[in-house]
Amino acid sequence: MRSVGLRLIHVASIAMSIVVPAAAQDFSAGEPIGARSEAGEWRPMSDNVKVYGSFHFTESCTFDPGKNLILAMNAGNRTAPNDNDGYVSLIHPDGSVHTPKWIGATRDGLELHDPLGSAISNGVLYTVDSGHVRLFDLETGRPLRAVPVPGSTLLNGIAVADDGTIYASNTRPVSQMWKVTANGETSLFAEGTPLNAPNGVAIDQDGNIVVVNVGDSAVITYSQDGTVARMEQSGEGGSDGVVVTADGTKYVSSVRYGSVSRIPPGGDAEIIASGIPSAASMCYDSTQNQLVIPMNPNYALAFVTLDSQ
Ligand SMILES: [Ca+2]
Ligand SMILES: [Ca+2]
Repeated sequence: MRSVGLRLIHVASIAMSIVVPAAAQDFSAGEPIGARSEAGEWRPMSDNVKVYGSFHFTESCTFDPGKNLILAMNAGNRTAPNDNDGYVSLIHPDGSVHTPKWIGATRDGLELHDPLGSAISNGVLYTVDSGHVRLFDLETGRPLRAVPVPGSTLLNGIAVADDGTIYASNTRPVSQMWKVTANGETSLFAEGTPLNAPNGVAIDQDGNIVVVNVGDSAVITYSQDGTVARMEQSGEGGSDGVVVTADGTKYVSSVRYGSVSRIPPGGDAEIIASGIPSAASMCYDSTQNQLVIPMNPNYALAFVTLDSQ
């Protein structure tokens, strides 16, 4: 009897170690901004303080309407391979800091090197990083899984359809769009012209995939079957971010020329903001009705209110 009991305990401990990887057990998300007092107690920052910043090469952002916070993706060092120093900061809609390092407070149970594009869908945060699509729990920040995209050379923009299908751009030659299904099957969605160093990706109100090129000013709308449904032009080339709002209006940011174009459904592009250096992969804050634009090496976010436009 005694030996049977010991064996059962042994089996149970093996099963646990298989189900829950040790690394995932160690993950912990960062706390909202605060500091430890002389008495050794953690004190949240008092209400009469605002802090701005907490960026290190922010390429993209997404907006979480549930928390009313902007998630800023920080690449950190961008030259050392496998540096594992990427992090996600949480920013209030007025630009002040909520949590300097939310994902990335420690490196325990976390792999995140140089996150570029990001998207949220159905309670999951998605980002592209070093040849992978990485998924995180939107509520807790906990890593869920990573899907490698073999054959990609620089994954950059990402968008996620309601059914969990992921579309990611590959900017460096060959110009490609990759598709990853919700169960992790990876395939080539589109390749070559009219893609020209594709960058930002969005899903429009009809479920089409909208892609902008950093190589020119094309705004390409693909049907889900991979055929080109529409071609439009931004006000300037060198595009990085693309947002499609509920009424079908498209906004495109030019990382090369520092502008934001608005393209109304069926209309021509109009530049609504300019002089924004390195206007990268912007997101739409649907609650405050504003565009939020990460500015890459400027370590900053730009905010464009749409109410007055
Ligand atoms: Ca890095
Ligand atoms: Ca980008």
